Formats: sequence, structure tokens, C-alpha cells
Amino acid sequence: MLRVVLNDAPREIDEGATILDALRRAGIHVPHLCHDDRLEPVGACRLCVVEVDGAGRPVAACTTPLADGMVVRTHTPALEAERRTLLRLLAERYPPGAGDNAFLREIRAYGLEGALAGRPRPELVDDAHPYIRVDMSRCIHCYRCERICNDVQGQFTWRVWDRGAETRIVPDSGTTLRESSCVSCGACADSCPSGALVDRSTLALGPATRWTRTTCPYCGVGCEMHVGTRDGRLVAVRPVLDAPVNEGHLCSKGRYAFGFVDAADRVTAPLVREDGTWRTVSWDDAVRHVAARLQEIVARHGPDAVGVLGSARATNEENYVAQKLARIVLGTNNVDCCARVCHAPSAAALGAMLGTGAATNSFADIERARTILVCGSNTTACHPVVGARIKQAARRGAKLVVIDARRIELADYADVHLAPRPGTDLMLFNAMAHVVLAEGLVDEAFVAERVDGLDAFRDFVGAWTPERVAPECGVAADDIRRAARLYATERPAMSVHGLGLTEHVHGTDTVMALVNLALLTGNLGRPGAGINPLRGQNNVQGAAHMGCEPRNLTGMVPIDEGRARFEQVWRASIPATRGLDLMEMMEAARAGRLRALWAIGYDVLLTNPEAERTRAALAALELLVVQDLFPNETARALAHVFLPAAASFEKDGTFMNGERRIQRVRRALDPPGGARPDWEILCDVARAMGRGDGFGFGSAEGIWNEVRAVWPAGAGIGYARLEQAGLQWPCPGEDHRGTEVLHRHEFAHGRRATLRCLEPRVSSELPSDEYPFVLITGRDLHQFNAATMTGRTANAALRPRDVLEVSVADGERLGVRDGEPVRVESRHGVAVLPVALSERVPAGALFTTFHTAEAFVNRLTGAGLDAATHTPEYKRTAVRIRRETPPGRPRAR
Ligand SMILES: Nc1nc2c(c(=O)[nH]1)N[C@H]1C(S)=C(S)[C@@H](COP(=O)(O)OP(=O)(O)OC[C@H]3O[C@@H](n4cnc5c(=O)[nH]c(N)nc54)[C@H](O)[C@@H]3O)O[C@H]1N2
Ligand SMILES: Nc1nc2c(c(=O)[nH]1)N[C@H]1C(S)=C(S)[C@@H](COP(=O)(O)OP(=O)(O)OC[C@H]3O[C@@H](n4cnc5c(=O)[nH]c(N)nc54)[C@H](O)[C@@H]3O)O[C@H]1N2
Ligand SMILES: [Mo]
Repeated sequence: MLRVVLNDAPREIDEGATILDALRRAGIHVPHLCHDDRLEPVGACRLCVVEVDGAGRPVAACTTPLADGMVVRTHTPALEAERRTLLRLLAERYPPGAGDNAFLREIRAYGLEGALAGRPRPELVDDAHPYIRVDMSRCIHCYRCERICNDVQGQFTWRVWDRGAETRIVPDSGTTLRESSCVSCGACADSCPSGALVDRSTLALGPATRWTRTTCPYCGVGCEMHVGTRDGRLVAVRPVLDAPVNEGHLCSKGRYAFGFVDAADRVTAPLVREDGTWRTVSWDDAVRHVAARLQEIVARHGPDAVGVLGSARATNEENYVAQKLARIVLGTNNVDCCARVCHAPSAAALGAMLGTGAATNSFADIERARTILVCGSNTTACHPVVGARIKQAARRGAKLVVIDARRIELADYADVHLAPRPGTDLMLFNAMAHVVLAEGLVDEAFVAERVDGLDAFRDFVGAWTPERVAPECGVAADDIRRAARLYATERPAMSVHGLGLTEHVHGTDTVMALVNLALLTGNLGRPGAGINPLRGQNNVQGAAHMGCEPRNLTGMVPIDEGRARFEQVWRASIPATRGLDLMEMMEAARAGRLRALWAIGYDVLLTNPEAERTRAALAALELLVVQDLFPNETARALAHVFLPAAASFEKDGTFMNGERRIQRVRRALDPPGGARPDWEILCDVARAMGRGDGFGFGSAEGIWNEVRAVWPAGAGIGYARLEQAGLQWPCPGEDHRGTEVLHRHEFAHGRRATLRCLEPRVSSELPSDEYPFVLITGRDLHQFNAATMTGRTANAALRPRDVLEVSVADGERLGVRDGEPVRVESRHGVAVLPVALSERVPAGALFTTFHTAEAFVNRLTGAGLDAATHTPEYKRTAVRIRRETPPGRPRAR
């Protein structure tokens, strides 16, 4: 504690504060325009100067550390005169006019409106960006835009350009922001104090009048945001500064892609399709109809003729109710969610080897790791805020090893980039383990205390030399050695991984092979060391964890283990039959065994592999209920009933992010028209089916309290505590502070974990003479999965279509030009995509995204599944490409 005197009042302030921090804590305002808590203070604007007894001259409050005994004065006549002079100088070049920003507020506070004398300079206005309006005639040269772009996002888009007498800040394109390297994270506009960079939405819709703190509806990072509304309309989103996950940052989706909420084609009343045409019905009729149809099908074909898909986009509470309904109202364990097609292999591998199927660390450990291993994760595109944290860690000197089939952005920052052929990581990890053992890099103490199976494993990986795997992986043996050495010696080392590992025929085994490496090198159970699947959607971790899983109940408890406990709380029996997962449901539908499917927030048709077979499966159903915000492809093509759901901005609840953190989702808006929260719809159908007793919930909190009653590791996480901050499970009691790092002293299933000897499986998607290319499918920064949400915002302008990335070498060989449409043919189907020549894909590989129905890329993907979890092999499809031949031109293969 430091004892200081601030404007004659004695104060006690925690150590480590600057003078500015202390003043703000004491409620004393001094102007400061170049300061942003997210940035290192620079003391450039000089407005925050204060007098300190004993210091010869005034000092900048933002850069001066507070010291014990300091006596500080903030508003002496001399200081105020100096501030006025500085502001007047800025005002002389700033155009007069209305506006509200930090700079103009100071101008008004000092009565300097009349001094605003800059002339408007249309040549400094850049209106090309869909979200950010640039008017550099309002720039006051605080450099916050440039600094936050460099030091938070790591993008280096803004350049300081000296043009003789004038210093200007310009985007690196030299032209517009739109054409620059900008990733539209909006940090510059969020930081800008002077109106030089402004969110267009604020200009168009007016400033927000109410702010609601909530959690981002997009990816599994779980950024906290303030949602700004005005007259019942969402007008702006800003990052929460002290959020542990995003620390005041967001990406182009969280920050800007909110316009979908009031898209014109939002469905606002229930619909029933009869004879091919949709008819609007009342909620009563819709609920009665769904209940009656389900009852009828259950009566005729048995409960296992029905399946439910929970939504990784909906809340924990809603997913809990969905699986409870499936199990005790419909009487089936046929309940799943899109974790199946995503990180089910990670959950299975981590669960089997370590006892808990979730990420072992927190995102904050990125700053604690000495080495970060990024495997099959396009982090800066798919988890951009985590990606930015990794970039900054690398800039500060952390070692970075990137294992990705493509040269992704993070590879530019890496000490080693290994680009394995798709599906060969398992061999690569075996070879890395070989190096660790051969070079004596094992953490002997850790292994002696906590790891079993070393002798068998040593024998097994003896044969997996880097030289053996190098040709098949397409990676140099010495690079494998370098990667293994960094991971084993520059500790703590932490891995983050994505679908490049999981979406393969041996996805689970590949993640297990990565866990082997962590066990051998002692990179587990410590801050900055662990295994972290970067979970996909906002609540995919939660959807599965709440029990939208055919074999597990809430808390990932196998059904037979949890049965007695759950049956007691639910006062109902849980079916004994083995539930079908999503892939098995599709098989069963094609075979006529599954007759009804209720798909909540999940566009199965667009996103499942082998689209034509998915279509056949869904078309065979007697009843397909889609519950969504929009008529997604599944609904449009095949649904019989559409139930309109409220978006996360329109309801209360919680999400669980990829580091096991439960965070609040808060209602900032009313749902449009008749749209309703998913849990309310589910409870109504349960009641209509005669099972109102277990579904009489009155609020999301009421549901959550039941979740806490059946899930011991979440028992301590009540809404009251979540008002303060999110909490990471395990958190078994009200006085437990949550768990940042798993497996510190022992694993969830016991003291020791066992190394696994893992052989790769053969894929049926290996390239051949007929299909010589390997197609990788994945994502783009600006679009999100089925693009139902991002596609209805200006993000669609940033990324209008799916494109086929072709290596420059293959492009030249085939003679295809940038932008030219080509036919991509696999053994399963055809898609037409425009070519984008790229230095980031290796020769022999192609990359595309699956976001739009226009391209319908999943017509190409095949039937391969991960052996353990049935996750589809989205990351490897053998294809050929054909030019859409203009007449008179030869065809290229
Ligand atoms: N902007 C955006 N963000 C998203 C999403 C989105 O659609 N858009 N979707 C969300 C969802 S649901 C998920 S699951 C996550 C997915 O996040 P990621 O897993 O990062 O996404 P992908 O693009 O599918 O694939 C990741 C990387 O795997 C690489 N790869 C492919 N095959 C292999 C291989 O065999 N070995 C290795 N080492 N690498 C390989 C690809 O080159 C790609 O760079 O993103 C989430 N976040
Ligand atoms: N080729 C290829 N295909 C893939 C993949 C790949 O890498 N390659 N990745 C796979 C992966 S990892 C995933 S996760 C899937 C994703 O596939 P999906 O889960 O289908 O994709 P999403 O776009 O995330 O959203 C699902 C739906 O939820 C709706 N929604 C949003 N919020 C709510 C809500 O609060 N309530 C309700 N009821 N609905 C809501 C949206 O409008 C959208 O229609 O795609 C898979 N498909
Ligand atoms: Mo996903």
C-alpha cells in the first residue's frame, strides 16, 4: 500500500499504479488523450501533466509510477494554462462542428469550441470500409490507432507517414483502409479519442443509450462485450476492458457482425409446411402440432425413432433442457450436438488419457508459456483474439512452433513451421516423441511420478524416426527435431490445437499422440503448460457438457454412472438403450429407423459431409423440426416445422467457453415478433406432451440451479457470483475460486496417466491418378460456419464467397487464373469455385471454406469418420479440378 496525497487529500493506493491510475481511482479527472489502458503509456499528449512535490517540472501522470509519500496536484493555474495551450493548438487544426468524442469533451470543458478552426479536408476522408469511417482531418496525432493495431491486434496496418510539414497516419495500402491489411477488429476505432476513426453504425443509428454486458455469440473464445442499444435496436458493440479472456479486444465478428438480429428475413412466427408451402401458425398450434407428431411417431415406431440435436450456439440452460426432454419426455438417448463434427476427438482423447475431456489451461497461460505449439488451428482467423495474444507472445520472445498443412498467418511469426500433408500429424507426433526419447529430453521426474507405460512406448516409437516419417509427412526430418527440442526444452510449453488434428479418420488418436508428447516432457499441470483444444462455437463446450451427447449426461458423466443420481433429481427414468450420435442418426434415417429429428440451431444439411447423402437422410424423415433464427439450408430445403428462436442478445443464460469458463449471457433486446428463447419453446413442448412437471422452469437461472444440482463440478457457479466475473470449472463450492489449470497434482481419474502406442489408420481419401489433389476445408476470418449470421451483415462484403485456394505452382501448371471459376470434383460430388492463387497452400493441396450455400462445398466431402467418435474427415478429400472450359480452349486436369 502506498500512502500519497492527491490534491490535499491523503489516500492509500495499491502498489504498481501510475499517478493516472491513482487519480482515476480517487475520482479525480485529468484530461488524457493518448492514454489507453490496453497500451503502454507514452506520455505524448502531455495533457495529463501534474505537479509532484520535489519534482522540478510537471510530470505526465500516465507514465509516472506512483511512489510512497508522493504529494500530487492536478489543477494548479499553471497546469490548467498549459492544458489550455495544448488543446488550443490541437483545436486550430480540427474542423468545427458537432460530434461527441473524448477530445471534443475536453475542448468543451475548457471552453475552446471557438478555437476549432481546421478546414474540412475531403481528401482525408476514406469511406470505403464497411464498418469504419476514416476522417484524418480529425486526427490529433495521439497514435492510439497505430499503437493498438500493433500492440494488441499485431496487424501493423496503420503507418505514420511524414509528408514534409505534415505527419499523417495512413493505412499500409497507401489507399483505403478497405484495401489494406486491416482485419476489421475495430480496435483503432474503439481507441480513437477524436473522431478520426468512427464506427459507421454509430453515425447511421446514433450513439447507444444503454449498454448491457454479455458474451460474444460467435466462437469458443468467449469474449465479453458491451452491447449498445438505442430505441430497442442494437447499434454498437464494444469490448469489455477487464475481461480475462479478451482484455479489451474483439474481432470483426464480435465487434461488428451483429446486424443479423434485425435482418429482414429473421423468422418471427412459427411456420408449418403443408403441401410444399409454409403457413404461419400461432405458438399454441405449433407446439401442439410438434407434440402430437412426436407422440404419434414414438407410439408407432418407438422412442428411438426420434432424435434431438442441441445447439452449440444456444445457452447451457437451453441445451440442458433439450437433452432432458429427449431422455425423459421422448424417452431416447438419441441426442447430440455439433461437437460431434468438431472436437469430439479432443474430448475423447483427453478424457481417456487424463480423465477430463476439456482444455487443461486458461487463455491467460499464453503469456506464461515459453513455447507455444499451434497444431491444425488457424488461430488468427478462427479464434482471432487468442491468435492476437499468441502473436504478441511471439513478438515478446516466446518460441512458436506451428504445425499446419498451410502457411497460416501465425507461421510468419514461427520459429519452426511444419507443413504436414493432411492427416499425417499422428506420425509426426510419434516422430517428435522419438526425438524426445532419443535425445534424452524426457522429464524424468514427471514421468516417474505421474506417467505409466514408458517402456512399451519407448519400444514402440523406436521405429518412428524422423527420417521414416519425413517423406510421408512431407516435412524435413531436421525440422521435426527442431520442433521436438523446442517443445521439450523451452518450457513451460503449451499447445493449442484445432480441427487440423481432429477431423480425420484417426482424429482421436492424433490428439492422444499430442498428449503423449506433453506427458513425456512434463508439459502438463502447470501454468503455461498443457493441451488446449480451441473449441469452435460460443457454446459447443457447454452443449456437449450439458448432456447433448448420446452416451453422457450433464457433466460428461457416462449414463450408467450417473443414472441413479439423475433419476432422483428428474423423478423419471432414463432410457437404457444406447443413443445414436449424429452420424448414426443420418444412417438410421436413410434406413428408415429414425423417423423424426428436431434440429435446434444446427444447419445439418449445409455442414454435414456428403451433402447428397445428408439430403437423402433428412428427406426420408416424417418430421423435421428446425428451431433457428433464420431459414437455414436445412429448414429451407427439408423442414416440416420451423420454430423461431431468440438470439443470444435477446435472452438470459450462460455460455461455457473453450477454457471451461461459464459466463453470463444477458438480454439486451427484446426478441422480434414471436421469436422466443429456445428453453421456453422446449418447455412448452414438454408440457404439451404431458410432462410439465420437470419443465416448469420460470427463468434461465432456475434451469441453471438444477444444472448445479446434478453437476458437482459446477455446483459453486451461481448466477450471483457470475455477476462479478466468469468462473472456470471445476468449481464445486460457493467458496471455491474455480480452476485455471487442470491436473496440477493428479489427473482427474487418478495419479498416473498412461502413454499410448498409436498407429495411423488408412484413409480412403488418399490422392490417386484420377483425383490427384487433397482438398482441405476450413474457415475464413469474416464468415462463421453456415454464415446464417455473418452472411446477413457487412462481413459478407469483407468475404463475399467461398474461394478455392490453389498454390501458385499448381496454378501455373494448370494455367488457371485468379478469379477463374473451376469445377472441383471428388468421388462424392461436384462444386464450382473461383480460384484464388495463394502462396499459403502447398502444391498438391487445395483449400476452401464451407460457408455459403452458393458453393455448397460439402457436396465434395466424403464418408470417412474418426474411428472413435465418428467425427467426419473434413480435412482430407481427394479431388481433381477442371477448368470451366471456354470454347476453343484445351481442358486442364
Ligand atoms: N472466423 C471464424 N471463426 C470460427 C469459425 C468460423 O466459421 N469462422 N468456426 C468456429 C468453429 S465451429 C470451429 S470448430 C473452429 C475451428 O477452428 P480451426 O480448427 O482453427 O479451423 P479450420 O479452418 O477448420 O482448420 C484449422 C487448420 O487446420 C489446418 N489443417 C487441415 N488439415 C490439417 C492436417 O492434417 N494437419 C495439420 N497440422 N493441419 C491441418 C488447416 O490448414 C487450417 O489452417 O473455429 C471457430 N471459429
Ligand atoms: N467441409 C466442412 N464442413 C464442416 C466443417 C469443416 O471444417 N469443413 N466444420 C464442421 C464444424 S467444426 C461445425 S461446428 C459445423 C457447424 O455447423 P452449424 O452448427 O450448422 O453452424 P453454425 O453456423 O454455427 O450454426 C448453426 C445454426 O444456429 C443458429 N443459431 C444461432 N444462435 C441460435 C440460438 O440462440 N438458438 C437457435 N435455435 N439457433 C441459433 C444459426 O442461425 C445457424 O443456423 O460445421 C461442420 N462442417
Ligand atoms: Mo466446430
